[in-house]
Amino acid sequence: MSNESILLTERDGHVAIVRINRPKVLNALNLELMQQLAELMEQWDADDDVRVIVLAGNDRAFAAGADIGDMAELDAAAMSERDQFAQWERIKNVRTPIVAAVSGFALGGGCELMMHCDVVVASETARIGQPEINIGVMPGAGGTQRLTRAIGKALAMDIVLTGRFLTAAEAERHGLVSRVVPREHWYTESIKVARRMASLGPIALKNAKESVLNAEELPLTDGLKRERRLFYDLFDTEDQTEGMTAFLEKRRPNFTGR
Ligand code: CO8
Repeated sequence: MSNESILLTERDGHVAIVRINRPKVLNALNLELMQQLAELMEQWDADDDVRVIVLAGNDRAFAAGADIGDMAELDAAAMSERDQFAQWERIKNVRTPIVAAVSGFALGGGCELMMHCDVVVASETARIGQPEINIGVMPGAGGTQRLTRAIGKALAMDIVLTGRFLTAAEAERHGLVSRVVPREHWYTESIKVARRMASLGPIALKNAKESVLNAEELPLTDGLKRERRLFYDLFDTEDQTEGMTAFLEKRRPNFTGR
């Protein structure tokens, strides 16, 4: 891809990496970008060679929200007609685990996109929030729901109703990000986490992701039933035999995704 692309892609073994590339507007998410991102993620999700996806921004911003210039003139009917949330739904349906590599701003749609990812590696510089209230609206891509499930009502209300940003340390303390790393290492540490995951069984990774996400949607009894099904299913895979045999033989497993 050329440097003009709004998404930069790279492969690192079984890890597929996409970097948002609209630095002049702090990686604001416009419709075209979200369409391309959904398309790319679906392609990778269907590619057995891709075991983990990394979604990153740059030092200054993961993404500072939906592109305000893209929406400023629209009324409710035009917003609804545009159906931009269809792209977000496509990303939500990706079964391959996604690592978010977050440095700088993850705001509004940027925070919502981060919450569509599974493991969030954040630089100590990360500033995370839902500041839509400052521009006369509210979160619309899952912010009020996923944030509340992640950090609880009191803090979610504070973030959504005042528009204040959380520091990386606060976000980690409240369970919104998985790990905080030194500012100079946010990208390399994210890739390391992804490589580690990509060395594991890809079917087990997908089933485990699905099961954890079920905890956000299902009552406990139903979530436990689904967990048991996903767990049993893994005993029909070669990777289960390989993983357990390798353990018993005291060698490293070689997972093939079958
Ligand atoms: N959209 C468009 N342009 C943006 C955005 C954005 N979200 N954020 C920053 N920019 C642009 C600025 O306009 C500026 O452009 P220019 O250089 O041409 O003036 C450039 O990026 C740099 O920004 P600043 O000069 O403002 O940089 P600062 O360091 O002073 O401030 C901030 C950084 C605090 C991040 C500030 O830019 C800011 O407040 N940005 C807006 C954050 C925001 O309100 N985000 C929420 C947007 S609404 C939203 O996400 C709704 C989601 C709904 C679902 C998604 C549907 C697609």
